[in-house]
Amino acid sequence: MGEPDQLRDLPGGVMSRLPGHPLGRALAAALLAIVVAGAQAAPALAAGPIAVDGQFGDWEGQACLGDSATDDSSPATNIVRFCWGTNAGDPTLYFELVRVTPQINANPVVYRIYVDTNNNGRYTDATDRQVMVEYQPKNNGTSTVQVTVLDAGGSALGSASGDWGDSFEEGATRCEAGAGFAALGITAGTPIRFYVTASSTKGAAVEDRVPDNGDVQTAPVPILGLGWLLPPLAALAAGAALWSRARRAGWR
Ligand SMILES: [Ca+2]
Ligand SMILES: [Ca+2]
Ligand SMILES: [Ca+2]
Repeated sequence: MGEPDQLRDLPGGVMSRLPGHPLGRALAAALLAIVVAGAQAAPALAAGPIAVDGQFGDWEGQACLGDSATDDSSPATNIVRFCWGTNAGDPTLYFELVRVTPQINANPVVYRIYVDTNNNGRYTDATDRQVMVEYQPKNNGTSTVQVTVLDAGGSALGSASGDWGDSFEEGATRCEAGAGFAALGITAGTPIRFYVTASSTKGAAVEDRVPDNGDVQTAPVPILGLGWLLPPLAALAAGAALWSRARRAGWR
């Protein structure tokens, strides 16, 4: 360990104003520096919350899978990006789906997000779910997105709809949806798997799938807004314990 008094002070001379032994001051200052660094890093981590509102800036920085723009001959059902995410303190799993611009004005698409809620690699258990997203862009500046959570038997557990996609004028490629943890039968932090398919209508054949094989495995955790504070707080606790031991050992 270097000579504590040779350590650089923090802005404002915080360290030199701390009471006690130089070693204790050095420890406290180092821990304070970690907290300050955490506070400075926080804005970069804090992307705005995801809102199901037909605006898509909230998807920047979220987890996504890209997909080929040429693996489906029909642009209306050709998925090119699939994103998912959660918000702090909000038990909802959100999705964004992006497809190739359709050739025909207002071509609809039906996405089915299959959710393996007990993470066993099988999508046919009674507890497994499906989130059906029916996206219909319109040529009047709006769209209709109908989101339905279905149980394993195909019965609807809940449904909602709104102007949550691009209109035809906006390109008719993006839509977003949310499904509550309760309807999905999942809890925060529990691993699940999912994949998505695209069809031209509810009963039509699957035209595209993301990922092409297998599925996405994740544990949807609504991240605490102050979660970045946990590592510095843990360091602070460890530092305090060290300091206390140092004092007991007669360093002061
Ligand atoms: Ca949005
Ligand atoms: Ca594709
Ligand atoms: Ca399952």
